[in-house]
Amino acid sequence: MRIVVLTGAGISAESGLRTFRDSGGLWEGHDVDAVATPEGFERDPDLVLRFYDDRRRAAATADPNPAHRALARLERALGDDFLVVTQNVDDLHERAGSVRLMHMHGELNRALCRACAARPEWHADLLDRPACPACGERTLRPDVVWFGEMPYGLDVIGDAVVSCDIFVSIGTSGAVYPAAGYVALAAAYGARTVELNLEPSDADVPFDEVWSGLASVVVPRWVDRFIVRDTR
Ligand code: BV8
Repeated sequence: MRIVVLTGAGISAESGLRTFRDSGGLWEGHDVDAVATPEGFERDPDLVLRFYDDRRRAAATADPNPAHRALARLERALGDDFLVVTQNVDDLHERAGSVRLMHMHGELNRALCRACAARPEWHADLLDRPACPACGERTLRPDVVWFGEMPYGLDVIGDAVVSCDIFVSIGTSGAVYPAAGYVALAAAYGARTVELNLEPSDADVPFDEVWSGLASVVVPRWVDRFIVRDTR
């Protein structure tokens, strides 16, 4: 039984990290184009570096919640037949114990050197232009995928999506592509599709199974029922 789980900002909401589109969301006070595009970075690098420094600090003080921990439990039950693909750039999945994890939109705790393309793990601020550990140039940016940039791991993710038996979408509004297209791709290859979300998202194709509620409640419930019923 192969399962692929796609997570979005909603799974980290109860850990205190704001989502993008809910009221008071992340982009509030910040135009997406200003902080999450290469053009915005070229226009005002300090604004963008400060925006991500603030989010890196916020993520460092947040804790994984029962939804993150339930997915780590499911990975322990299924092993190689399980993969989490996250749109999130926080490290709450890792800190909950997830290992089989793809950050398709990059990570706050990694930097990208514009001079040598090194991607060092990074936990400090970038605003004061620290030197790249690999080449020494002061050309580090957040290693996150901005709009118009190529997401990471699309080949691995695509292979997993077309060969899974169950595709689970958790805490995402399904607004951003190519992530938002995975549920239709999974369904086209015969997977059962499940949505665990605060409220039903406007996905291109309807999910086979929808559980509405807080991720910290519905994700452990779905995982526990699945582990009991489907790994006998
Ligand atoms: C690409 C990292 C080419 C940075 C992010 C024109 C020009 C260029 C591209 C495009 C274009 N038009 C369209 C595109 C494609 C574009 C796109 O999709 N645009 C949208 C706006 C239409 N995509 C791209 O540019 C992507 N790259 O296309 O490259 C390409 C691709 C493939 C092949 C060839 C070429 C790159 C997009 C990546 C952008 N970077 N993040 C950062 O984090 O700062 S996107 C960012 O926003 C997230 O990563 C995530 O993907 C998205 C936010 O969505 P969600 O996670 O779903 O969060 P949201 O707030 O929307 O929803 C939260 C949900 O949780 C809600 O449903 C809510 O009800 C629920 N919820 C809330 N609380 C809870 C809860 N659920 C449960 N419990 C709770 N407590």
